[in-house]
Amino acid sequence: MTAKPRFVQPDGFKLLPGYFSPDQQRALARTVLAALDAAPLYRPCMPRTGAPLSVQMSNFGPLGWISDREGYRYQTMHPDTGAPWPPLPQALRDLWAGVGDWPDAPEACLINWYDAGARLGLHVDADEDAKFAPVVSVSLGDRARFRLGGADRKAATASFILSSGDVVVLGGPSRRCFHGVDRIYPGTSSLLPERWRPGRINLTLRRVHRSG
Ligand code: MD3
Ligand code: FE
Repeated sequence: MTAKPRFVQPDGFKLLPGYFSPDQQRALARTVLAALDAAPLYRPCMPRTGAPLSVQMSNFGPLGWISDREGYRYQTMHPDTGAPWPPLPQALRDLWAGVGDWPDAPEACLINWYDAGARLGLHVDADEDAKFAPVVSVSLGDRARFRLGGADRKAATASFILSSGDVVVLGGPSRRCFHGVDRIYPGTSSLLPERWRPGRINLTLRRVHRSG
């Protein structure tokens, strides 16, 4: 018999509850939703199988992360419109400067949209050449159950509730840990305008290139 492995919080993982005030959240949500007019949410699909993801996506910044039948990659333009992604909002540049602890500027901000039934399976983020740079995340709207594991898919996991305005910093070894979103809790936030409820927005700031 072996003992049930217990979750050990990885070094470099920081949850900053309520980092953004309600006013700051509203301003950021307005900025994000306005940018979606120019860079609409699209539904990514899995490489090879083409199975659709339940999370819809868009991006800010010179580079955007996309997934389609060809694979996962960063690219400069929106897959449907062919237009460059909207610029990174200043509030997100400031966030990276404040908590990122990294010398280079962020190059990508993935926008994840969760409707009531959306989820994100356990995965690692490994498409960045800057594999030691942190990822910085912001949650807006309905709460979610976020799951964090270890570097090995089989390692024990723990779940955390992410609420609107929370920031998560994934630095150091935590950057290479498996993670996912089990579910959202519809109706737990009144931040977003009616037509975006129920729902959750997650923004992840990333450095893609190693330097320069
Ligand atoms: C832990 N997003 O976009 S954010 C993703 O809530 C992603 O939409 C989730 O996983 C979401 O790739 C979680 C927090 C997060 C982001 C990146 C991580 C946690 C992470 C990278 C490594 C470990
Ligand atoms: Fe991820």
